[in-house]
Amino acid sequence: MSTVIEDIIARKVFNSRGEETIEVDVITASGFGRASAPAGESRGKAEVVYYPKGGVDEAVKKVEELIAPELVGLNADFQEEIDKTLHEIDNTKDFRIIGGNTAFTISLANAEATANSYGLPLFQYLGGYAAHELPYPLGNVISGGRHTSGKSPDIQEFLVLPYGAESFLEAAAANVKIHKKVWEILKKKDKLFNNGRSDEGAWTANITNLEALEILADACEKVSNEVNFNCSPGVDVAASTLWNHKSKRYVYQRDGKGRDSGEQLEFILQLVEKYHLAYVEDPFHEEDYESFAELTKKAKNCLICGDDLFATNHERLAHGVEIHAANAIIIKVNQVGTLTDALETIEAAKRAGYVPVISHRSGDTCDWHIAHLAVAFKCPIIKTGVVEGARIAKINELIRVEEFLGDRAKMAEIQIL
Ligand code: 2PG
Ligand code: MG
Repeated sequence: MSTVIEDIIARKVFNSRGEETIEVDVITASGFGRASAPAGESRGKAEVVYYPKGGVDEAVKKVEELIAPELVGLNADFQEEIDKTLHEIDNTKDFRIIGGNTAFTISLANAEATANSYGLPLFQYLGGYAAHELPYPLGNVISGGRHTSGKSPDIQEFLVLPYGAESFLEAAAANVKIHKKVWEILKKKDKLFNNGRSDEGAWTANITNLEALEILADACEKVSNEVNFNCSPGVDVAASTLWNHKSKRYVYQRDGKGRDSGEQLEFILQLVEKYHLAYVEDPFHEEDYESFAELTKKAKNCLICGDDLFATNHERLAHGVEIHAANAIIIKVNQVGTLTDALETIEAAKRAGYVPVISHRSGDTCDWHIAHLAVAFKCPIIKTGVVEGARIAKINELIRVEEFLGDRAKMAEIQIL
């Protein structure tokens, strides 16, 4: 058995939005790994740069001419060294030379090639014997904001967290039921509703923000009673996309309303209380740590999660932790580039008592690696949609992982809820 890297092959493929993306194969003497990169639509300013100037074609060229010659011959088992080498080759803070998505695919394909060389599933190679907890799937049911157009709500995502399910399969099944229930309600409510769905497979309809929450809360209650465990509503406000720097207001176009920071805080608090939200992501724009901290202090039994706020970056997280800005953090490996960078942030989050929520992107591929990362790194929540191919790829992989673990499989615990 050998984990020495023999070859690295890069190619251009497409993501679920039909955008060009990069896919990389890492071939070791005894194994093989393949990863492709996702892309965000509502991106945080602190995210790394996805591709060098020249896009995916240039990234592929860089792998062939610059990166593969450096990595071939190294031992894939030394993940940290591989990731460090990627940083050294790039030599900028935001991966603008080789591209963050290039680093992402090499880093993940390298980890998988190592696991494969050892004959282990990825989650076991990365997490060892202790990795046996399944995450709860946080599913997107209704879309709005930048993930849609027209007369949809301003809030980007209306989500469900089936906290209380005894198995991953039960949890995923509950999310599907809620997705279907929401469809039934929308059909009755809006005669023009034509089954429109967003990139993430969530429904898009001509409804207001509050109507969306009413419909979601109604569906959650009905399904909770049916399945006998709690399915709680949540939202990703993606507030950076609503924030107007000039007027210093959050612009809710659908509602014809502007809210300053104080009004936004009141509004979100009301939503948490009225709809018993278990999860609120990015309720304020990405530089407003203070309002995040206010909300975290006031909202009870609710995960307040930073996505654009932290951008999976451990320095931004450290600042948040200092002022108690949140109690959860979105982990998107391609916001920082490598597995080692993401792991550093996950570990820092856990030390601070923050819940790490591993997440897909709105433009994604059928790459299932984040499913394994959730189990390996003990992230108790995975945010990955309810339906649609790229989302189902991750959900179905977790169903397989649960089956593989058999009696040892156990659902994760979420301290704050
Ligand atoms: C988000 C994500 C995923 P995007 O804001 O959390 O749902 O969206 O990938 O477009 O950044
Ligand atoms: Mg988000």
